[in-house]
Amino acid sequence: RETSSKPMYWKVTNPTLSPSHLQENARSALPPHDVERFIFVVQGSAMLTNASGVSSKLMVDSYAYLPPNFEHSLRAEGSATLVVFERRYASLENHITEQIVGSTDKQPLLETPGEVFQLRKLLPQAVPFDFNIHIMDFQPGDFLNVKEVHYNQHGLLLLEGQGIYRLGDSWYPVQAGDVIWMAPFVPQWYAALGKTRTRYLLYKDVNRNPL
Ligand code: UGY
Ligand code: MN
Repeated sequence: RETSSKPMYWKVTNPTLSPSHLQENARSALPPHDVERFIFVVQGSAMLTNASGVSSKLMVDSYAYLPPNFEHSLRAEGSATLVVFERRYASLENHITEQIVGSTDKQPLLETPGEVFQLRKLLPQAVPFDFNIHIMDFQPGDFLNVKEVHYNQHGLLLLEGQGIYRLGDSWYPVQAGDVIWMAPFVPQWYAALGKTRTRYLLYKDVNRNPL
């Protein structure tokens, strides 16, 4: 089949509604002071090097977490498409986070009581981390059982598939390549449609009192 020869997450890098991305060899600057960084590779590869000169090559579907004020450099060899989340770290006394490099397929499936989607978390659930990144898979026809309302914000990138997202009283047909920001307390619900599974990547702030 034609689709089987396409690289993973092809629809993300060739979305229906936006022009081509500009892609070339590139090197990142450091995030601002006290800002932590998470990167996820959608296409191509990136070389991450820390201050001690240790390098990791990040391939498609792998990721890295860089603590605040952690010296590093990130270099794309040729073209690469990365998802990058940065936020000011909400520090806690006697807790620090450490660098993490991992890949989605190595993360265990987690329990999802009352739900049918498959869930992986890319960061530890430990208290030092003030956010997590979830990878959620839905088979066609599957949907969120709970119509969620919660204080946590989300940033979502649809990596595979298509479906319908409800946000408050609005309903959006969405497909791979689409991005959603969900404000705190926005009622949210998803149903997967079409013939292939949905996979989405979801930022969620956790482990801190929002007040
Ligand atoms: O964990 C979550 O909040 C997740 N289930 N939300 C979502 O998929 N919109
Ligand atoms: Mn949610």
